Amino acid sequence: MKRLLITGAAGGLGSMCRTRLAHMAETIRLSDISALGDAGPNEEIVQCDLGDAQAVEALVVGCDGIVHLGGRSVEDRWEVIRNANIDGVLNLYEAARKTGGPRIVFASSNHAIGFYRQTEHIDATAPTRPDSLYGVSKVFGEAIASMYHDKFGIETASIRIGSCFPEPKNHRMLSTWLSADDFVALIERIFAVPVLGCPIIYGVSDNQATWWDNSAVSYLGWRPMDNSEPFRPRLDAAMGTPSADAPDAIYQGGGFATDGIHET
Ligand code: NAI
Ligand code: 15L
Repeated sequence: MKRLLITGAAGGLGSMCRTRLAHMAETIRLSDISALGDAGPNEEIVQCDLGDAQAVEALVVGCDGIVHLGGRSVEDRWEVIRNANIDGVLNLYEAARKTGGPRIVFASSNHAIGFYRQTEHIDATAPTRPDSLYGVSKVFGEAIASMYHDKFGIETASIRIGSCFPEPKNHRMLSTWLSADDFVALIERIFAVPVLGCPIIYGVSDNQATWWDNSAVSYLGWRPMDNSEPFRPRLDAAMGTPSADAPDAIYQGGGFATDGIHET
């Protein structure tokens, strides 16, 4: 690739990708609403709000690929979600349509299906069951990706990321954990395959107790290598196992499912 755009590059995953995806293009364009520091040797920095359509159109010009991580990453008031994750996603796809249709990785979330119970096993064909306005915004993003694929041929991989942190932070995350290595390997495969289409992928490592079936995307050749089990003893010692009636032990999306609406 000549130029890869990473949005949300000041965030947790964006900072990791800034380093770990540097090899993927001659130039990495990094964007966020927050400051990103100085540009490195093969970097370009564009600070903008995803809710600003004109700025996003300029942001996407000249990009062959996009890793879209930018946006509100947890539940919030609707106006915050709407600006970053609804208007922001539409602005990104409109910009992509007008500038040649780069391949896109969309950071969706397990909260698009967070109301499924942990006793249920689902694949990408399961109806969405968002657990929050945040989860609804991720369903919207997946729908936009589908429409821009059907109508304009723009290819997107929507990754329903579980919990991508250096370590699982609680017992639920033993099932949802995605290691940075597995995430990076997945993004590499998404840009390597000749034909991507518009798949929904569960972004989860090779954990012992998993709820999600990725067999529909075996054509990507992605084999997650990491497993959360080594973290279990430390979590047991630090917090004990959650009681059976705790949201974190019932719902795939954990506490997002019982959190209320964040009113203005
Ligand atoms: P984060 O909150 O650390 O990073 C998100 C970045 O987006 C921030 O740097 C923020 O400044 C930027 N941003 C927010 N609103 C913006 C706007 N209006 N315009 C431009 N930039 C804006 O989140 P994290 O953990 O790095 O997640 C990245 C993406 O992956 C998010 O879209 C999140 O929803 C998704 N995701 C992450 C998971 C995880 O376990 N880390 C799990 C599931 C989904
Ligand atoms: C997400 O979608 C969030 O962005 C992240 O901060 C975690 O809460 C993650 O889901 C999770 O469910 O663990």
